[in-house]
Amino acid sequence: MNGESREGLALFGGVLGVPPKALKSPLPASRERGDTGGERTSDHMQRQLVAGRPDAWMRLEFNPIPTCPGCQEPTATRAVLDVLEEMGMEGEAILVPGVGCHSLIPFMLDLDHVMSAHGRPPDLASAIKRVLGRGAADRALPLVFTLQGDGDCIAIGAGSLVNAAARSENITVLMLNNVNYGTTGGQMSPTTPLGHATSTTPGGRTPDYGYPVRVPEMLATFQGVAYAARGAVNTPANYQKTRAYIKKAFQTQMAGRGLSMVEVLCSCPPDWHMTPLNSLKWIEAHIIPQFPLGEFKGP
Ligand SMILES: Cc1ncc(C[n+]2csc(CCOP(=O)(O)OP(=O)(O)O)c2C)c(N)n1
Ligand code: SF4
Ligand SMILES: [Mg+2]
Repeated sequence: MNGESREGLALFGGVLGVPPKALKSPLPASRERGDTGGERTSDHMQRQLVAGRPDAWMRLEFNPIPTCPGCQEPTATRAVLDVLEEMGMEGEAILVPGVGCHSLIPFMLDLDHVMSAHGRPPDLASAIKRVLGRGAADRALPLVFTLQGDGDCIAIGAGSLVNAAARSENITVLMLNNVNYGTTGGQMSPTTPLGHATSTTPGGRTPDYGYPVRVPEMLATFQGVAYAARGAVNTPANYQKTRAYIKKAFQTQMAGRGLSMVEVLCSCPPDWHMTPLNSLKWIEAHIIPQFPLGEFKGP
């Protein structure tokens, strides 16, 4: 991670890991000052640098992030890029996105990627790894990982995921869990927590709609799965832990130990009908209690 790439955006208010450096931020000067107006100004004034802009995140100045304000799918993606940069793996990685809001993000990245059909990234990633895999430790390179939504991964893609896990494919599955189908209007997904309102459960999910699926916990029961964890990016501390989980997942793949998986809880403010800041508080107060963070299987 070079010094140039660490220059960049302040992500969170409050706590901090890395002290601010000389910034050459792509944000307009008014936004860097936190001059955003309204209720959010005080929070922005407290911002400090937690992570810079990885080299693989390109053309931010020319291509604004194609997601809603407050969406954390780009934040989670940044954690992935941070890890790739730290490991020096950008040139050895192949990203396989599914279908969802995150599908546009790979076009902004300086990474090889192959788009998958909805829910099928584990199938495509398995094929890519088997065809291109080379080197020691059970075809360690290239590093092949999926980037999927919760709907993509465990609704339409449940069969693909479960069978890749059963086959112990040497790939990494990354699931961005915003607990709904963000792209299509915020419908309930298999991971919607009890009590969470969606466009198809406007009064909040109740057991009448079934119970949420906890994916890393489920995968941890598979013999073919070597690593399973859940992180969040709603606070700087959680962001750093999530980075560590993603790094362990990639290291697991490079050691040829079988399927590795990390779920990352992400906010979806418009579909949750919340402000971005309230979305982060909601994750802490209502989602993490039902989706505990941590490692469920691993070294
Ligand atoms: C075969 C097929 N079925 C349905 C759709 C419509 N569709 C597009 S994205 C999506 C849900 C995506 O939800 P999720 O994976 O959670 O991603 P998010 O948008 O929340 O990031 C659906 C149902 C589709 N594109 N293709
Ligand atoms: S709908 Fe939700 S997941 Fe999609 S871009 Fe907007 S905030 Fe992100
Ligand atoms: Mg989703």
